[in-house]
Amino acid sequence: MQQVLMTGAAGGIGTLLRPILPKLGVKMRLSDMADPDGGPAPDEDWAMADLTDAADVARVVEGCDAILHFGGISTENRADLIHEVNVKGTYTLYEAARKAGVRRILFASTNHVIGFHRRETLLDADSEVRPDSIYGVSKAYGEALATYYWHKFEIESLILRIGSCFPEPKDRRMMATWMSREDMLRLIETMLFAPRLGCPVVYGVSDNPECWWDNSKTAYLGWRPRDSSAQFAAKFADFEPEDPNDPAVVYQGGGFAKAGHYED
Ligand code: 15L
Repeated sequence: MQQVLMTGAAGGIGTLLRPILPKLGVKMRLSDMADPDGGPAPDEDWAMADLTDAADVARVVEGCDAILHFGGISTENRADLIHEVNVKGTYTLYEAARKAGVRRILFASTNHVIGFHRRETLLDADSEVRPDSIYGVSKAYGEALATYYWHKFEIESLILRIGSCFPEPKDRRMMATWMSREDMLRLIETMLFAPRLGCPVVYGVSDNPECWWDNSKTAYLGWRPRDSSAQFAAKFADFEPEDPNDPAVVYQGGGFAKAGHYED
C-alpha cells in the first residue's frame, strides 16, 4: 500500500485525523473542495476536487492504491444538495476508482443509516437499515453502492457506520456513540493492511460502557477499539434526568430521529 487518497480532508473527521495520519506510514493525498482552515501544513499533499465533477475526481484518484472516502454532507440538509453530493458524488468516486484500478475503499457511512432502531436493541452488521434522515438515506445508498462494486468488480470496501467521532462526547447520547480518533486511525490501518478485507459493515465506536452495536460478525478483521467514553462520565453526572419518552432518547439516532422532515 503506497498512495492513499482521503476525500473530505478539510471536514470534521479529516481535521481530527490529519495530524496523526503520518503514523500510517503511507503517502497521503488529501482532497476537499476548499483549503483546510489555517491552510495546508507544509508537508501535506493537497489536491482540490469537487466530488460531483468526474474529471476532478479522476485526477485526484489517479495513481492511488486505496481511498478513504470521508467527503460529503455529514448532517441533515436540503434533499437536492444531499443527492448531488452524497449520491452523485459517491457514485462518481466509485466509478473513478474502478477506472483507475483502485482495489480498496473506506466508505464513511453513519449510524444514521440505522438511527430509527430503539436504543435497547443491540444491532450488528446484518441489522435492518432504518435511516432517520435523508442524510441517513443517502449513506444507505453509498453502502449499497459499495456492496455492488464488491460483488461486480471485487473492489473491497470497509463500510464504516461512524458513531460520533469528536475529541470528546458532546452530550449523554455520545457516551454510547463516541469513537476516539485513535480508534479510528487503528481501524483505517486495519482496512489498509488486512490481507483480506471483503466488504464488511463495521460500527465505528470505541469500547464504551453503554453499547448499542456489536461488531462480532466482523471480528475476522482483528480490529478492537481500545479507548472508552468512561473517562468523560463526570462531564454529564450533574445533568437533569432525560425524558425516557423523548424520541431523541428512544432512538439511536437521537436528535436526527426526533427532527422534523427537512423541507426544501
Ligand atoms: C453523524 O453522522 C454526523 O456527521 C455527526 O456530526 C454526528 O452528529 C454523528 O453522526 C452522531 O450521530 O453523533
